[in-house]
Amino acid sequence: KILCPSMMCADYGNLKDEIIALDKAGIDIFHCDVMDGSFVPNMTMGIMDIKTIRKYTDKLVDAHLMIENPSTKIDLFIDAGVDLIYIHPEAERYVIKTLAYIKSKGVQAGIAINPDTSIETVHEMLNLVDYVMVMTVNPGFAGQPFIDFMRDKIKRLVELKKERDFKIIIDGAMSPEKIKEMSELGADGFILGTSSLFGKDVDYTTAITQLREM
Ligand code: S6P
Ligand code: MG
Repeated sequence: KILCPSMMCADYGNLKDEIIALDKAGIDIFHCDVMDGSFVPNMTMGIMDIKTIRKYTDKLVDAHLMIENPSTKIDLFIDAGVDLIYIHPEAERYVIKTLAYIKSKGVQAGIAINPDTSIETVHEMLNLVDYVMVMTVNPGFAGQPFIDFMRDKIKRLVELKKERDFKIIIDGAMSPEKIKEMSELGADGFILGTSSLFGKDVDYTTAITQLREM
């Protein structure tokens, strides 16, 4: 399982300690939600936050760009040191071109697809991506309920993955029960927010160990 803590859910007053504790707990990818208040009705992390995370870990760091026209901002995130960039095809006119650009810079490329977007729409893009992130909530906020009918989309992607080489990540309301279920469907990784990791009574190492053992 690829386990990715959603850093917008971390305790920002103790960001350095949070990064170090999550790194030690054995997470795989630090997940950074970047929002512009336009593509989604919220604003969260930015370049400086990502640079801070980069400074205190050698693990992979991603940027989930929930911004309009992400192609115009890609270089900022590459310069901040991210290893993986997710763009939303709904926010970009030339997705394939942008994915190719990201990869040409030696950074992994992913698409994140809204609940509204069908697999047919992104089919061509699957030839270029390292990761496909399926949003199981409408992007913008932590703590929302899982949209039930996303399961079919995940199953279709699992089928398509057989002929290609990408990983499926699920973002939104990933509780331990849902992680188990989605894992059995064939998903590779999960964004860990308030449903499984943050604001709980257990420490990160215990929580991550439990999620791995499921
Ligand atoms: C939401 C964002 C996510 C959330 C994560 C929160 O727009 O892309 O990464 O931070 O889904 O998880 P949870 O468990 O609170 O839904
Ligand atoms: Mg996200």
